[in-house]
Order: sequence, then C-alpha cells, then structure tokens
Amino acid sequence: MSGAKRDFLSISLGFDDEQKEPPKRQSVWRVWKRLSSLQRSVICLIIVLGGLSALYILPAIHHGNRLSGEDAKSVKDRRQAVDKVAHNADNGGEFFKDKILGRQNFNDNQQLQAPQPGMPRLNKQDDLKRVAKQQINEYNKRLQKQRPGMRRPPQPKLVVDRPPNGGGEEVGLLPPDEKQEILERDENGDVGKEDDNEKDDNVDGQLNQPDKGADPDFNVDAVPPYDYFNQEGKRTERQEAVVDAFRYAWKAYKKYAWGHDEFHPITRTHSEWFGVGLTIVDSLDTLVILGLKPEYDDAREWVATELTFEKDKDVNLFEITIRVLGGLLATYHLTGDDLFKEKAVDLGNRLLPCFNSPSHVPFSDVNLMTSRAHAPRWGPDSSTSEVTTIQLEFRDLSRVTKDDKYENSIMTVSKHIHGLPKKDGLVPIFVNANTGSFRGTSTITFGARGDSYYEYLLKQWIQTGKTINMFKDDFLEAIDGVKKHLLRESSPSKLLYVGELLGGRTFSPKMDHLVCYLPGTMALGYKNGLPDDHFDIAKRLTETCYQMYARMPTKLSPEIVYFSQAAQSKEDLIVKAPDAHNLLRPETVESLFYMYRFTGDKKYQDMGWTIFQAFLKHTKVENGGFSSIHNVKAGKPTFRDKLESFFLAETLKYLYLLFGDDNSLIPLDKFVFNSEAHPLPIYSS
Ligand code: DMJ
Repeated sequence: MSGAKRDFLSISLGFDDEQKEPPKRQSVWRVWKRLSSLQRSVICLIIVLGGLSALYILPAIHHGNRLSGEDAKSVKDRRQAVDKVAHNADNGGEFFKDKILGRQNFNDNQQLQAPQPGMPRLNKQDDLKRVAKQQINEYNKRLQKQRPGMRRPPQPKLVVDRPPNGGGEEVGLLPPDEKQEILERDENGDVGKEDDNEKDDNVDGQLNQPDKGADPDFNVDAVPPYDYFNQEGKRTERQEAVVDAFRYAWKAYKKYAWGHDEFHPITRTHSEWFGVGLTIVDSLDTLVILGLKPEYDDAREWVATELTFEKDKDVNLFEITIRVLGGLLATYHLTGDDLFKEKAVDLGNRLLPCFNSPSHVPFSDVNLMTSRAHAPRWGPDSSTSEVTTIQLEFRDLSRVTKDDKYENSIMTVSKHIHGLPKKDGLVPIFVNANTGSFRGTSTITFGARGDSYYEYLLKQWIQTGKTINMFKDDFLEAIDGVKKHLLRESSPSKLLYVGELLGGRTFSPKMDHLVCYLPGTMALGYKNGLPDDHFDIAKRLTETCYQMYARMPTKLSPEIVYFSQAAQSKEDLIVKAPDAHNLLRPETVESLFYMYRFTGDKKYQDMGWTIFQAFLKHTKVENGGFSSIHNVKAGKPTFRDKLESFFLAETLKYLYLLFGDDNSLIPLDKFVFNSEAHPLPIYSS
C-alpha cells in the first residue's frame, strides 16, 4: 500500500492502521496538498452529500417522510378516541382531548399531509405539538409586540391550548374519593352557497311566518309572529355592533370551516366533535333573531343538503341535545319550516337508546348510527346536570310530533331524580346510570356538572305552563339549600357568591363562571311568582358576576374565581393560574339580559356593553373570527385558538337581546330559553 493511499485511508477511517494512534493535523494537510484538484472536488462533493443525508435522510429513517400507514391509523384512532371521549366542552372534553392528542389544532387531513418544503416535519404527535407550540409562541410574541393599536399584516397563526380546569383544585389535600372525583372533573373541550334566487321558501326578503294551515302538528298559538328579517333600521347602535361582530365571526367560519363542528380562527382550521356542522346548527336561531337573512339562507341550505345524523360517531347526549336538538327545534318554532322538525325528529330518535339503562337514567353517550349507548369512558357515572338538561328539548319534541315517547323518557328521569335523597334540595354532581343512585361523595355545585339541573327545574315548570309542581317545589327547596349551604359574602367588598361543597360536605369559596346563569334564572323565577328574596339574591349575584369581569385587567372574567374569606384581605377575587382563561362564555350576559328585561334599568345594558367591548378588544382575531384566550389577568392575553359554538348561539344572542328595547322579540312569557339559549315555546300544560 502506497504511503499516499495509507494516508488517505487514515483520513477516512480516522486513525493510523499501523500505529493505531490518531493522525496528526500536519499529515492531513500534507495529504490534502498532495491530492489532485479532481480528488479534492470528489471529497468536497462527498462531504456535502453526507451533510445533506444527515439533514434529510436520517430523520426520514426515524420517522418516515410522511406518516406511515400505521402512524396515520394511529392518529385517526386517537382522533376517534378523542371524539368519543370529548363529551363536555365546559370542563371535560377539552382537557381530555388535549391529553390524548397532545393538543394541536389541525384537522384530520392536515395531520396526514406530508410536510411542505421548507416547513418543519410533522410526523409524530409529539413533533406536531412541539412545532405547533413553537409557531404559536412566535405568533403570540409577534402579537404582544404589535398590540395595541398597530395593524398587522396577514399572517398564518397557531395557538396551543391549555386544559380549561387543569389543576385548579388542591387535590392533594383531599380524601381519595374526592381526589378521584376532581380528577374526573378535570378530564372534562369554502364552501358557501350564494344563489339566493334558488330558495323558494323565503320570498321578498321575508322569512315565512308559521303557516297555520301548513302543518297540523305545529302549535302556532304558542309562538307569536315576529318579522325577524325586517329589522334593518330598527336596531339600536349597540345591536348593530353585535350584528357586526356576529358577521365578522360568521364570515371567517364560512371561509375556513364551513360545515365543520368547530372553528379555530388562529390556525384557520376546524375540528369535529359530533360531525354535524355544530356551529351552523347552533347558530341557526341566532341568525333568525338577529335578522341575518343571507347568512340564514346559507345555513338553511347547508342543513337541507348536507346535514346528516347517519354517522358512526359516539356523541354526548347532553351536548348534542342542548346545542343541536335545541337549535333545530327553536329554529322550527321561529320559522315554521318543516325541514328543522324533520331533522330534529331524526336526531331525537337516534338519541333515545341512551334511556335504555337499567335505571332509565340515561347513559351519557350514544353512537348515532349503531344506537349503542354507554357510560362515559372516564368512569361509570353520568353527570347530574347532563341527565337533567335534556328535558325541555325532548318534551318539546313530543309536543311538536304529538308522539309522547320522548317526553315519557325524560319524565321517567325527572321523577327518578326527584325521588332521590338530597341535601336540602342540592344534588351531587354524579349519578350512576346502572344503579340510578347519586355518588354521595361527589361535590355539590352550581358550576360544572351541577348547574343546569337547577336551571331545568325552573324552566320545565315554566315550559309546562306552571302545571307540574314537582319542578317548582324542587327548585324552591334547592334555593333554600343554596341559602343554607352555599351563599356567602366575600371580603372586603361583601360580594355575594355561591360556593361549593367538596365531597358534598366541605365548603369551598370557589365559583365557576358557569354559575353566573343563576341570577338570570332566579330573576325569571321571581317574575313567574317565586319569592321576592330570589330577586334580591339575583341582583347581588349579577353584580358579583359583573365584578368578575370588571376587576380583571382585560375586563373579561376568568373561568373560575375563588372568593377571599379573610377579614384583612385587600381583594375579593383570587384567580389561580390554571383558571385564568376565558372561553367566550355567555352566562353573565345571559343574566344581564334577564335583569334588563325585568327591570328596564340601563345599568345592565352598560355592564353588557363594557363586557362586549372587552370581547372585541381581546378576543377578536384580526383576520377573522373570535377566539378564547389564555389569561384574563394578562395585559395582552394570548389566544387559545377556538371559537366555541356557544359564542354565536348564546353570547352574541343574549347581547343582542340585551341591547334592544323591543320586548316582543322573544317575549319571556311565550318562550323559555334552553341551556344553550335556544328559545322553545311555553305550553299551557
Ligand atoms: C353552554 O354549552 C351551555 O350554556 C351549557 O349549559 C353550559 N356551558 C356552555 C356555555 O358556557
């Protein structure tokens, strides 16, 4: 072997084959100098190619250049698992979804796409999460720099989410059973059709009013006529501002997420929960009430041509009932359009298997196609509020169809719950569908998982013309229970609030924003003849809920507050970091609406206006839509990248009604709002 060749080998192998010692630097240089320019070029080429291989080929060996079939299947499986588990956007589904998916806001197609040239590789969930986080952080950083007042050029945006209720409770201090319960609670998250001329059901720019002769099943006497699509020029300025906000959100949803359940305005992506165009169906009656004819026509067209419930999909009975069944029924009542009744009947029939449990307390989930119903995947129990917040809708479906099977199903549940032992009318938040019993050690709250049990007691009594006293009696008893066990004043401002009983026993000064529906509901009860002190409590709780907004730097409420009890404390409201997000929830503006309707006191409109301005300032996404935000205590909060369907179904609807002075628009002696702000008629019995 020649010396040159040996030297050459010693370079490439990294050691001298005779001495077994590392080569000296001078020898490398000497060898290099001896090489011809051709040899040098070849070596340079090899080095460059080697570098490129390291950059592109090695990661592909590890992860695959695009998702392999198995990876793709696993993503889909996980997405399916998410859809099955994600049953409650309030405190549950979101967090569980995040845990399973590692949180990213890509739709299925995007997840399976190969990375674009120059883009980071998105091959594994962890990579997705990391890259998304990185991009979102960058986006949010840019946002921080550019706010306030600066206009930004259009840019792609991403946001990473956090669990709505992740860890707000001091689990470590609790007994095991309560710990378990809290952990379970924490697990709880461009098409467009333009041709208006083709639509024959709404002529002259007017929505057809219910035609007394058209449908013998339609109880027109229950629904007063209203010229919904003739509100131009009649709205107040503040109502016009709400209409602008609605259109702003709708336009972006239509462009980027049309026909999909939920819209992520930062990433301009969408996701499925039930796979039924949730945002469209949940928004239908808002479109009517706000008088948005072209948008309504598009939505109706989509329902007529695209909406199907023939889906192999597990859905949460409560969520799909209040949002979709309620939305369809309300729109049917407002428009008299049989399309919505037909869809409601189809959906209602598919949900009925939930009631085939041993106790007839419904299972929480059902597959729309196979009819298989089951308990939630995270545990054996259904949430109390969920099994008791389907009654308005199923009863209405029976009244509309003159088929009492729906109403019979839910009355069995109501009677069963009525017969269970309670703590002065207050109920634990879990009930077992097999045994029919409450989980006695679960928390008592007017927040998540308890809230709308109480709401539907009162509203069922009203819906049935105040003829079923069981509901009124249970509501009255529950409010007495609130006074005895849950109502306290904070320090130093003496804000009245509704706390919780952890494990059914231990008082906690914690109040979810969800509780802020209660003052409106209590005011509604008072207006229907319940005791005066209910109204006094309602007024004070409304003030407290408003303070939950007004005292934050953003003027937006956090998801959960703790009220200070210590005499020497300086501030009434304590917000823990994991609870500081705002999901665009409606409950406070809902109560402001009731208070204004019943008192005419414009201070409630002004409170609502302040809140609305804060939504515009902090949750409006520059390139379209509105998004939930991470931290209401931050001067410049960052986005969570989600437009909840209830922002359109409830928050903007209640704001619109609050800012108007026309009480004949959804009169409260003719309609009762379901838990998702869908107005259903009040019957005489
Ligand atoms: C809505 O889906 C309903 O109002 C439900 O009863 C409670 N949570 C959300 C809004 O916050």
